[in-house]
This record gives sequence, C-alpha cells and structure tokens, in this order.
Amino acid sequence: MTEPVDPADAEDFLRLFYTEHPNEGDADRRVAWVRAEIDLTGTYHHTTAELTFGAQVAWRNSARCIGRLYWRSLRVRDLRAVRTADDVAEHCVQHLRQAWNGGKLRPLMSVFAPEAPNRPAPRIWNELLIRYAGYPTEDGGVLGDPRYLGFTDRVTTLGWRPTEPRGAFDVLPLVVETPEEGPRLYDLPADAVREVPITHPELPWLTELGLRWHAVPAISNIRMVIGGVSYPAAPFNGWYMGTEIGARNLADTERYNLLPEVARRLGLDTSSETTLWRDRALVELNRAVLHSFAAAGVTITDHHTESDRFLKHVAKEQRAGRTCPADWSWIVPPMSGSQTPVFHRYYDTEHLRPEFVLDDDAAH
Ligand code: HEM
Ligand code: NRG
Repeated sequence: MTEPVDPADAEDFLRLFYTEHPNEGDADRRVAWVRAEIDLTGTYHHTTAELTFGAQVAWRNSARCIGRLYWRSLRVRDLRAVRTADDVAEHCVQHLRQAWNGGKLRPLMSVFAPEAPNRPAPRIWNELLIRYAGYPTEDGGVLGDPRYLGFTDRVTTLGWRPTEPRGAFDVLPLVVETPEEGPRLYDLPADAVREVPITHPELPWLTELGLRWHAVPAISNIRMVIGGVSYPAAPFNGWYMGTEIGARNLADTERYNLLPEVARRLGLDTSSETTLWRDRALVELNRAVLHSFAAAGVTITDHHTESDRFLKHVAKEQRAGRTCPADWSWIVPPMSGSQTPVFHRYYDTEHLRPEFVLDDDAAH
C-alpha cells in the first residue's frame, strides 16, 4: 500500500518550483498549504503548472537521456482525472496522434492518476506504447522481436490473438490495468501507429528485407516521482536517435539480429571477425534508418548531431548554475562512440529529483 507523502520531499520540490518561477509568488504559503493537505490526506495535488514543471525537470534530470537540450519544450497533458482502463487506453491513442503531428514529432507526456494512500493508480504494462510481438518458431527461432517473447505470451494468455499470417512487425496490444478492472487489452488503431519502411539510398535490395520501424518512441512503464507524489502511468515521447533502431533494435543479436543477413547481401567476407563485416554492415543499416525517416518526413536525429547538442545542453545547465547528471554508459552512442564528443569526458553522477524511476516489477 502506498505510504503517505513525506512533507520534506514536497517542500524540496515546491521550493525548486518557486526558485525557478520567481514571479509565481510566495513559496512559504504554498508549502504551508501542502503540509496541511498531507496531514489531512497523506498526499497533495500538484497545480497544473507544478505538474508541467515537475515533468520537464524529471526529463532534465534523466541521466541516461542524450536528448535533454529541449527539456523545456515538453508539453504535458494533465489527465489525472482519467481512471478507467477504456479511458486510459483512448487517451494513449490520442497521445500517439498528437505526438505524430504529421511527422514533425512533438515531445509530449500524458499524466494519468497518481498513487495515493489506499488508492492505487492505473498502470500500463507495455514498456513502450508501440512494440512488436515475438513468436517462437518451430525450428527454435523467433519471428518478430525476441525481446517481447514473454510479453507476447502474457497477452496471448489474456486473450489476444494476432492477425494471421503472423509477421515480424505485429504491433502488440496495450495492456492497461486498474485496481477495479484488472488488466484489459486494447488494439491500437492503425492511424495511431505510424511506421517507416526501411530503404537504403543506394542499395535497392535492402528494401526487399521488408524492414520497418514505428515513428514514435513512447516509454510507458517508467514511474515519474515529483515532490514525493508518484505517477506510475505517465507515458512520454520525443523522437528517435537513429542508432536506437539501427544499432540496437534491428542489430542486437538478442533482437532482430540483422547484421549477418545485411553482410551476406553486401557480399562481405564473414568467415573472420577481423574483416570487420559487422561494423561495415552496421554502418549501412544505420544509413538506411536515417535515410528512410528523412524520406518519410519523420523527425529523427543522428548520433553525431545529438552528441553535439547534448554538450551544448551540459554547458547551458552549467551557466544556469546547475549540474547535469549523466551516465556515460548510456549517453555514449552504441556505434562510433569515440567519433562523438560525448565519449571524451566524464560527467556529474549526482542523483537529482524530480525523477523517472524504472520499477523492477514494471518490466512486464
Ligand atoms: C533515454 C534520446 C526525449 C526521457 C534515451 C536514450 C536516447 C534518448 C538515445 C537512450 C535509449 C536507449 O539506449 O534505450 C532522446 C531524444 C529525445 C528524447 C533524441 C528527443 C526529444 C525524451 C523525453 C523524455 C526522455 C521527452 C521524458 C520526458 C528519457 C529517459 C531515458 C531516456 C527517462 C532512460 C530510459 C531507460 O532507462 O530505459 N533518450 N530522448 N527522453 N530518455 Fe530520452
Ligand atoms: N531505445 C528505445 C526507446 C528509448 C527511449 N528513446 C527515446 N525516447 N528516443 C527504442 O524503442 O528503441 N524519447 O522519449 O524520445
């Protein structure tokens, strides 16, 4: 059961809000009000301005995120009154449509009800709103995304049936759980799931591989904690950095594992690691991802540009008198690390709040 909010956590956040909003008036009055509210109810309500700022700062404090230069541009949908599974699912669909914005992706967050003492909140089981199913095949392999074998199995047990014939890019249903209703399944409508077919600027055969990826990366299982109040369902999105798709999702041996096939089609010598066939195939696959998103008019960024922007952000934060916590092992891109400026330095690792927290039990 949810513990009451610690008034000291609330006060820390409110003082930060008023420090960064000097025109908003008197911090002491608001702190006194919130302390009384916590005494009475065990929790308190953020104003919409506090919620928006709290979400922006949770992003600003995300040590693993290279995309933080634009933290102030995050738009927040205040959906704290939404409680039924049907409504949560419908608002997630609307979130995807608004984030899409005709291909010019908008950083957006939808905040559903927070946890309160004796009042558990809705939860979204999916790691991201859009993910592809993984199915075991008869020859011991996997069709689709191997990372979601377990999740696909769980939703199948709950009653989900994929459209036949099954494919490598079948969009999984949303699973929304409320205390009253238990877990419920929702198929996403096609117009909420924008996808980009992967083609290559010079290699026509790459199109034949039938690869695609979804345009909007919307993390949906990370808890946001602001001033002691916990928001377990607050899906958010920005846009992709190409390497997330080309160097991880499509390339990891535990995911789509496409480098052997790309290397074979490129005619590379795969008999020895010293030919660097993996590295050569990786570059072409990543060029294809960036080329395809650009051709489709969908926002994406490359790891060199994003690394530059991130260091601009760190410098800007320093000028504002703040530290910028960063986790080197997440910030450095998964290819050509030493060719990006983020590789060649250390970062502050201090933990700051408001924050995003990945619960152990959230990894469904
Ligand atoms: C992680 C880029 C927007 C919060 C990441 C990662 C990248 C990235 C490359 C590492 C992902 C991985 O290796 O799996 C970007 C870009 C954005 C953006 C290019 C464009 C605007 C956002 C927004 C938020 C956010 C809007 C929240 C409001 C996070 C968090 C993580 C993360 C919490 C860590 C995820 C985890 O622990 O699994 N981001 N991001 N990012 N980002 Fe961003
Ligand atoms: N690597 C994951 C997505 C993680 C978050 N990345 C972002 N977030 N770009 C993947 O699906 O590849 N964002 O909010 O933009």
